[in-house]
Amino acid sequence: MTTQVGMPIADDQNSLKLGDRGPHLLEDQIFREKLFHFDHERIPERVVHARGYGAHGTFELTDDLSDLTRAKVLTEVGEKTEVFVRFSTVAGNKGSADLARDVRGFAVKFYTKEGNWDLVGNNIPVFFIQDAIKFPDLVHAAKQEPDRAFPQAQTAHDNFWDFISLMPESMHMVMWIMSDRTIPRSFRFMEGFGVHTFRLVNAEGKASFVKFHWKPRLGVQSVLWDEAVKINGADPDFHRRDLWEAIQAGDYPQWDLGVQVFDDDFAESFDFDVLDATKLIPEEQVPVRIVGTMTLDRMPDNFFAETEQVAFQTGNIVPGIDHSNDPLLQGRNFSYLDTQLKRLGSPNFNHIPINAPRCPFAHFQQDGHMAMHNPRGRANYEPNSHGLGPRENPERGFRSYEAEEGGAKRRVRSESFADHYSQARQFYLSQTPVEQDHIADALVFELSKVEIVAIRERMVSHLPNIDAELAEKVADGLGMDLPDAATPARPVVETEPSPALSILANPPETLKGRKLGLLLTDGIDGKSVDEFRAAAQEAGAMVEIIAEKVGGITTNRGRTIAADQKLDGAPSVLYDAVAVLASDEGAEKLAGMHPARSFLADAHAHLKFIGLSGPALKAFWPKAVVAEPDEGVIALDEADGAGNFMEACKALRFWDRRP
Ligand code: HDE
Repeated sequence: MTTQVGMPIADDQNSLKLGDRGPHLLEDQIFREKLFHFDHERIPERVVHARGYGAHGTFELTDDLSDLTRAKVLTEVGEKTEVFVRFSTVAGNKGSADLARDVRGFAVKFYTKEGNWDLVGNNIPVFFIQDAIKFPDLVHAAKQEPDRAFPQAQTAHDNFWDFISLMPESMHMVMWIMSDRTIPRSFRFMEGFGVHTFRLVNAEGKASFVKFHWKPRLGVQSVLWDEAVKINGADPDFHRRDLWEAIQAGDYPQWDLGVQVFDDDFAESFDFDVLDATKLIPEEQVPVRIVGTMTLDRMPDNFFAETEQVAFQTGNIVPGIDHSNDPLLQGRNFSYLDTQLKRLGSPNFNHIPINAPRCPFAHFQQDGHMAMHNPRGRANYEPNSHGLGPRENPERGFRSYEAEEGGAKRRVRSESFADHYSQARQFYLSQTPVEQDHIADALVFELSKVEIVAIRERMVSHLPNIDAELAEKVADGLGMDLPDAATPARPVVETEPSPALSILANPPETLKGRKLGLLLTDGIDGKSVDEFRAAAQEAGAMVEIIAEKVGGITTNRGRTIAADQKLDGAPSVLYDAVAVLASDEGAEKLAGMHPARSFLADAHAHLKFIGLSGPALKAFWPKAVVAEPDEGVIALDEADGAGNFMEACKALRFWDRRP
């Protein structure tokens, strides 16, 4: 152990004092350096997306897009580009819980041969507002209220719904945030979206419009609201832990990158403005073309150095990719550069290894706090006649797409942005009945936390423009009369539902990536545990053993099976499905234990598939669950019981059990 400047340290346990019990000496540079550094460990957290978790990986291109772009990252098939991804919640502070109802950030930094390309997206394809000038208002309204400094990491409060109800443009996003998209099962089960329309520009200078999509190989999955609330208590790091465990286990999560490409003619013919970030282009109208795959296979060595200091910027694009005039994107291009200076404290934040490009770079920017690499040699300007240093290259270098622009200088919102309800309605009608109920339930939950009745009423007045039945359900859930509908700026356009927008209409067909909780008692047959584990492994699921004591259980033949979790530290909300293997005596014992009863009762209430041994079904179930066992309850001691259980679990939830 040494000091910062390398002096060896002999004693790191005691500070330097005058006499055994005397005062400290100022000359103790070892103590002063250690405390000084500690006092300065914190940097400002991100003003939004403060809580995040990152991982390294690669992006491999499978489809050559050179007809559309000159970007090497999108034209060199088979090339593996290093990436760093940071997932985040938006509203909560750094120490908030993972399962807040919130949008998730999905930011990807591609370290390409032509510089860093940052695709700073979300897990929802649209946004609340149309013009970046409203962003500070949106974020102020969503975060804790300024006088009382609560609630943390949630939108269920007056200020948020006050602002939202005054912003009809946010109604499409409201449908998304009240849907299960904002309570994802984990980062691995989320889609990602670039949100804005961007430009691709090919070698001839021809431009197309593009929207970027990330499709998770494991499918999209969410938890139920009651689970989210309980998971936040049982494991506030639920999403972090999931990503960590998957990567440590070599079960590397993958997403396919897709593009929706369209030309100016399509943009003209589309019912909505493609520059309006509150609108999406249904996949049924412009299919998503898969062009490559991202694999996350390495956790950072250090959270602060990498995940905390990574600086994403929408301005980081590469030749062949360009911005559009989306007024939200244009505003972001200012904000992300500016915020990094505040957060990281120096214009040299790109010298930090996680932000530095992996390709060669050369420029004459110099000095500033913490400068790590200044220009070498005599010349620090160009042109120079020393023949030193880099020069620009019109052939290789970035060129903006030469769009023709003109018009009067005005603060306006384009008329083409005026339709606020049609796509909100389309989203709602594209959901299955279960998902529609969840949207209504979420609105009722959130608005029930709003104290000022006029805000509730104003919010509900938007809903008839989206769907009459939804409006009625929410008004009824709030115990109020349905108010008159707000007057839309533009009549609502009836559009075809888009099945691609539903999670439940597009279920995964595998148990891969899922986690099963197996509750065991003493006195069981060890073989049944082995069979369960083997069946789970074959199905691609992970098993965690839960027991009364973490030391494990003893089988009827005296074998010890160690537990991963103690029962009251492992409620069933942490698992996709659960099973109980209990002996006669064990089942009686479980029936008398509150954590065991709620383990089963919650699994039942959360519509999970439940596997039970005979004694568990006979002596434990009736004490834990009010209802009779249904088809979602599988007997494990029948022939191939474990196999049947895994097969059933592929459906993830037994929706027929809904009251
Ligand atoms: Fe951000 N956003 N944002 N945002 N955003 C930030 O930059 C901003 C928006 C998104 O993991 C900040 O480095 C404005 C849309 C992600 O480090 C800040 C507007 C989308 C992350 C900022 C938006 C996003 C951020 C705060 C309205 C989806 C986390 C810290 C015009 C396409 C990146 C930081 C990470 C972070 C500004 C809207 C995604 C202040 C002004 C739309 C994933 O610069």
